[in-house]
Amino acid sequence: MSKITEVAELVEKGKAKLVGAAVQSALDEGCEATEILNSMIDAMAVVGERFKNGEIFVPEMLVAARAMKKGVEVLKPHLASGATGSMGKLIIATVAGDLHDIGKNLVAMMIESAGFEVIDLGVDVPASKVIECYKENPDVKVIALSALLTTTMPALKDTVAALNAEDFRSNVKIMVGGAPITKKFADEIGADGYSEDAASAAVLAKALAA
Ligand code: B1M
Repeated sequence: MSKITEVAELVEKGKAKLVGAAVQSALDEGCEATEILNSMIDAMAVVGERFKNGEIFVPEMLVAARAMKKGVEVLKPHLASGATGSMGKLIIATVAGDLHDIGKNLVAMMIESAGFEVIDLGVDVPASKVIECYKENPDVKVIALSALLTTTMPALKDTVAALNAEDFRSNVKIMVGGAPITKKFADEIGADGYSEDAASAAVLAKALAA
């Protein structure tokens, strides 16, 4: 079995204690960090599919998520360039009612490595907390919001609407993303930008902050 396949299988099975070493050994064999990351993202898609089909349940999704996080910890220095703060500040959060954070964390990591100082508010973040954070950090250039559930798309819409109603709105850009989000939805709710994945999110953040 190739090292990459081994990493993906360990994530699928939720073997958090073994994933870090498997990722390291894939790197040692010369595998590209992005290739390893993509194998873990694909593994999470398999987990999601199994959940949808009723073959596994929430606890299995949770252990797979923990395993992926362990793998990303080992990959992080190989993915991020390490530039710090030169692009300015960016707030990132997963919206209210949504506990998914792996995608948000990857987006935060890529944006950080693009030179931003990232303020990560975590998951299940109400609009009021995003607004409060911006008021405490009025030099923030971009607010990045993630939603992973079709049921939290309304919370994304409400958060953007709440930000759009603020006096400071013209001073900050809003970008959104997450599996169920589309460019069309982003436009409809009045966000300034949408991106599909973590790498394009970093490119978008730079463009919005320019
Ligand atoms: Co959840 N879950 N989950 N889950 N979960 C999904 C999302 C689901 C698609 C699974 C399925 O049914 N196939 C489904 C949603 C269906 C829908 O909305 N119609 C689902 C469900 C139903 C649920 C619960 C409701 C289950 C339940 O309780 N019955 C529940 C909801 C809890 C809540 O949030 N209130 C729930 C819970 C959980 C766990 C807590 C167990 C766990 C999350 C743990 C964690 O994140 N710490 C979990 C997991 C692991 C998943 C799957 C399997 C994997 C998610 C993931 O991490 N993917 C997921 C299935 C799937 O995604 N196929 C699923 C890997 C990650 C790298 O991708 O997050 O898409 P992703 O991020 C990408 C892009 O979307 C994008 O870039 C990232 C990197 O390329 N992106 C952005 C993300 N944010 C962005 C922001 C941007 C730009 C791009 O700009 C700001």
